[in-house]
Amino acid sequence: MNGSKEHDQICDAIVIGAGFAGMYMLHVLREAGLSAIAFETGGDVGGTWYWNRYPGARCDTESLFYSYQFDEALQQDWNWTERYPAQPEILQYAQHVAHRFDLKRNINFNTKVTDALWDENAQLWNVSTNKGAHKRCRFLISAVGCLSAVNVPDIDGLDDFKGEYYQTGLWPREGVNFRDKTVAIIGTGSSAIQSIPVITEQARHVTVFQRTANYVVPAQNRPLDPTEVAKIKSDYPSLRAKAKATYSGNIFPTGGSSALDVSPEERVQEYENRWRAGGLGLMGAFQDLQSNQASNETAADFVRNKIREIVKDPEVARKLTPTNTFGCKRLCVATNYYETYNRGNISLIDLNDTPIQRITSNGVRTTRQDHDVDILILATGFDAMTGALNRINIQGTGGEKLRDTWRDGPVTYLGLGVHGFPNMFTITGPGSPSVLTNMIPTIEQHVNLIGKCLISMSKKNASRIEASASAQDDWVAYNAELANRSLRVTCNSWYLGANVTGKPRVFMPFVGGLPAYIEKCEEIVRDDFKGFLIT
Ligand code: N01
Repeated sequence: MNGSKEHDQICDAIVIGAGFAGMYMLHVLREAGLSAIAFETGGDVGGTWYWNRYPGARCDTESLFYSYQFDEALQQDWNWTERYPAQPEILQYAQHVAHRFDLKRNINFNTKVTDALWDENAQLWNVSTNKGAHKRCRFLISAVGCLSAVNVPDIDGLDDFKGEYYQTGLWPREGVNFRDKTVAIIGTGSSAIQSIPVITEQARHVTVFQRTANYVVPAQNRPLDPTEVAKIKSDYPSLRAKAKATYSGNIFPTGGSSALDVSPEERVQEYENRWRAGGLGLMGAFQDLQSNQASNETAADFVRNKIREIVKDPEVARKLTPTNTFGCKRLCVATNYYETYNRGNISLIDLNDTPIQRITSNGVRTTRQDHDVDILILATGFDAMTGALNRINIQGTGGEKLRDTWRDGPVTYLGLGVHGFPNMFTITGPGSPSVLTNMIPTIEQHVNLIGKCLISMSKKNASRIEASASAQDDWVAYNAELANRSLRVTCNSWYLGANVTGKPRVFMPFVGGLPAYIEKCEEIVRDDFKGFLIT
């Protein structure tokens, strides 16, 4: 490595993406004395929070924990205003971090990486962008995000629509005026469920097109109380350590071992307490909710009963009632979602009764009728975990394309490296806990590990690192074995790629939980990056 000097346009590392992963990676590389640049498609930092500006967009992890912990002064100085941070506040935080650590000088905005080709002779990556830039680097680090490649569904006639057309994952910066407008929203995942209540308050009429009913729990969002904030800040290190020791990296009250071990009254009381507390904590009410179908059914029934209690029209309540396994798809957290269906200006179309035939110039045509609208919104999610990388032409040894290596589903070692793609790291890649956890701490854990690895290579004068085929095979098989034991494989979720036509059905995130994953990473670091071939 050449330290911070640049020769012939060669830099030590190129980082793809300037969301929370890319920003912290740049910082760590610089601190290690390595030269690095980042390319970012968006016009500013923030990643997913730069693009997802739809009405109601908010994180469902608590703000005091959905934040960096690498710099104590930063976490003490920054003041969050609400229990769950809204998109504009998260974006302000990202901008604050970029400014505070002077990150923008090494980020090329509005620039998309199109190709990254490994040159085995030179032991370098050749990286090209849509702006015609060509750069060489020793290490290619993907910080592209798990949910960044927008999924446009295979619905006929999308180009025919003549009204205003938006996707939640690519929301316009200037916002959208819904006043007196009729709106169609396709999809009922987290993005739709957050935006529907806000849009319905503004629009004349909203028609929601639902393919699968989802479980939605109330956020119980509120302004943060300064006393509570001071208490958390005074105890940050131990609270962060406590979070790291939980399955998802979130501090929820520990649940009993089985929902079936307690009386029905106790069980419902436990669910009720967590419903009132709000947020994802309902998932942790009992430890066997994702492994025992009968236990799971008790939590599912609790939410189904809530829907029937809240939604006044029994037919609408029926349509909104999910039938799949509770928590199999990502649990949705929202404010006033079910309550919104009691308003007079919203209709719910169940696509199982009346599928969409096509989009017309005026709206959505189902098998029953035409729904003419002024505004059409796709809230149809993402080509998750692999989409953003597969859309780049990445070629490793022998010109092998990453998208071909991943033809039957992603294969990685620890979600960090791919055999055949030397000197390439994938922050929160498939095969790591990533989307099943609180993302910012998980990002930090990966970035710290990559930083340690590069420093160790530098000390040893090593220039090449590659995941071994056998370590990768073992890791992929282990993750598949764990996933197959979990109820999470029982529905058509984006975790399995089931939302994208033709995508192989493979459970992509590591399902064994954060503590097991961290222990494995610490073990390989102690063992000189066992499983990676370093030369
Ligand atoms: O996407 P989704 P999302 N015809 O894939 C439907 C994170 N996130 O953007 O379920 C009709 O969940 C699809 O139907 P089905 C979070 O991790 C976090 O909402 O496949 N419908 C589904 O209803 C989340 O899980 C936050 O049958 C079609 C919807 O579109 C992830 O991002 C906020 C269709 C897509 O739902 C993705 O959420 C927002 C078709 N052809 C997002 N194709 C928070 O922090 C798809 N659908 C709170």
